[in-house]
Amino acid sequence: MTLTRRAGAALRFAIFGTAFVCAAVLPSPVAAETGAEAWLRYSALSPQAAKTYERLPANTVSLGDSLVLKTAQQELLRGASQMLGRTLRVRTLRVKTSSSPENAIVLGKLIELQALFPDLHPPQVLRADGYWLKSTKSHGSECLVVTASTDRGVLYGVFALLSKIARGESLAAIDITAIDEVQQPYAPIRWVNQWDNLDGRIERGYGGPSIFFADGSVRSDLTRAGQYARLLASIGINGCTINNVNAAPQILEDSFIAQVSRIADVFRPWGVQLSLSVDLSSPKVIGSLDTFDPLDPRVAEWWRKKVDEIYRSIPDFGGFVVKADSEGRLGPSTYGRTPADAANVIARALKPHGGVVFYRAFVYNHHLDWRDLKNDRAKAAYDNFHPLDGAFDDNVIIQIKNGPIDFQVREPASPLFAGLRRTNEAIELQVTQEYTGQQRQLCFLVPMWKEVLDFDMHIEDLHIEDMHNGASPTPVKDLVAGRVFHRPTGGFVGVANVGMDANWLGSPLAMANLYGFGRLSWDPNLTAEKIVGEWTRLTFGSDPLVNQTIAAMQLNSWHLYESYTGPLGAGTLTNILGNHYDPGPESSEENGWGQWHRADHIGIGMDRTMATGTGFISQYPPAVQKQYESLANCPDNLLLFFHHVPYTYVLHSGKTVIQHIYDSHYEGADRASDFIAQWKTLEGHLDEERYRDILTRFEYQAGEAVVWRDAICHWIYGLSGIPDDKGRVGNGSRR
Ligand code: GCW
Repeated sequence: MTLTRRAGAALRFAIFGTAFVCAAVLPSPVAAETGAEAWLRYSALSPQAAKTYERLPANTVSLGDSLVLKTAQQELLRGASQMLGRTLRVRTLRVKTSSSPENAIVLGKLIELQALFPDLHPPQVLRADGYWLKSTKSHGSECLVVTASTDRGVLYGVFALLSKIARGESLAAIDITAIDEVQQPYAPIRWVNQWDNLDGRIERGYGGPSIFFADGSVRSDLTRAGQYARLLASIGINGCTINNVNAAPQILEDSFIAQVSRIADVFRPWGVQLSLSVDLSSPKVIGSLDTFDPLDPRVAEWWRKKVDEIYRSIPDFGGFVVKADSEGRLGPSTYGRTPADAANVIARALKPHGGVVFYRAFVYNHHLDWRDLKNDRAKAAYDNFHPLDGAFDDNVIIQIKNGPIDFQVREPASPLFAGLRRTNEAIELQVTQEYTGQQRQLCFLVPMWKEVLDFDMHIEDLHIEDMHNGASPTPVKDLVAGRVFHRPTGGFVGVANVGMDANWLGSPLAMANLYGFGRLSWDPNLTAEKIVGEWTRLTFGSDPLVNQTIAAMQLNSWHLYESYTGPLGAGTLTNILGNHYDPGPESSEENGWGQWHRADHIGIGMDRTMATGTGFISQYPPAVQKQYESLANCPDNLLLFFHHVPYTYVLHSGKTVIQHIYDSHYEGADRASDFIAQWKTLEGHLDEERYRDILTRFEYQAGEAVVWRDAICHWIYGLSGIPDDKGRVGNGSRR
């Protein structure tokens, strides 16, 4: 293969036949199925399936020697070795005068590649992190090119190629004479947040202690942190905030930054940027200032110096996440300042280095007067941030939870997604199943996230005056909630909370949520079916029965969990003052936390209408207001989020509210027990370790569903005095 350099120089390059073969020791195939490998098991293909890939080039060449490119090539070697039993030969590139045909998988940035393959032009502009898999022939050589505008994009391309092989995508897709595929991320921000405390515990973590911290320091052994970065990179996640948003100020102490830089070192090969959650009062608590007023020049100077110091240790540092004026945390309100004042002072310190600030919109008063029926926590994010639209610097991103309350089993999309037009936004989704079964019960959250991401906000009805003020009109695809793309910076943040448990999240099945979060961040147009299909195949292999059964169970699991824990949009009826897991509907009422369902002797639900309620609905664009304001238009599954109705109110389904609650709890408990039978059909079709482990979980879940059923049915009967039509609850109950 002889190719002419684009620069015009007469140099000629070739893949040099005598170059060294990489001597790296490749890991042996997965022994015990602990779940540690998650979706990167790379298990050996059957000889027949491996044959499908026999035309895959036998060599690999990397154009460049950056850390990330080296990682990409190592990953390629590892995948080919484990799945295909092939040791790809690593070739180096040398100047050569004559051509030397070699087939190769060529890795490198497009700009480097075009020097070798002058005719190589991608069908579209490759945005940062996007990649192009392209087969090309040159002087008799068949090459498979994995290219991108950044090294990280090349790494993502390698992971995509290996995923295709692992999922047995047909030769049509992997045919090196035919492949021509560009994949671009939908948004630049694809981050996870970990809520890890420095003592090693994780807030709302259900997968063991922190992989980053123990006993107030960064762990000495960061092997797991590196493995986590690999998992994240494999699904396109490019940033990780390592500490709890309820941040300990010590994280910014000089001695701690030196420790944290060790974590950045293990992230870096995988293109994962490290970021930190910070406490806004840090200038006072760990600095020597007597204030943390964001408008005080000494405070600005403190942040500037602190940030400069961080970048000296961590040159690719990503930025900060801020939780302020929320759940007891100090914030700019201490000095009568706004979130914009607070975000901007930090943003200006980060700006010269390219860092960003994620300022969380989760700002609310948890001492609301519950007796005042006009009070409503759901209104807080919009009330606090909508008036500041346009006041944030361009490296500030407002991080908005998917719903207006707090990761409940069902909530409408936050109206703030439509309420910020001149401000960067990121949607915050919760991978860790805080209110959705805490990984002890199955709840695949992608279908729930899709409902928000696909929800039509009808933004065209709004902000006409914004356009008159010079803001550009929004293209149609931006009208959907949670897809925050009318600004150049924005995207997705997932609260992940993996831990030291071998299987990361505490349950092998829960990893579908982390995988799904990454895939949706890359492309929110993917369907839940496609995502779960990929994940199941990668995690459990190719047996069709296993794939169909597990995918169906995952896809049904959110509605099932909802059916016995959170009826009709009332919120998860859990113990909100305790573990957020057990049934505890009474704990929501008569306190200031604002997770009210307002159940009394006559009826249930929060009246959030504009006509008679809290007026929350007015925060939505007019077309959405119409949908939710009237009982006739409001969907049953959000009825109690928006309306207070008598128990005898008849739903669109034809059932009364009370009968729906009884029925859904009984049906839910029955369906939870069906999971056991469904799982048992897989005995002998997958490894014994995971078969047994997961069976035990379904048996446990079936019991929990009965506990929930009885607790909620008993509670609602006690309040309403209306027995179940089917005689299961109330006087004369037959069960
Ligand atoms: O859902 C609530 C959790 C808190 C969490 C908070 C938040 C980290 O119960 O544990 O604090 O949300 O999102 O800040």
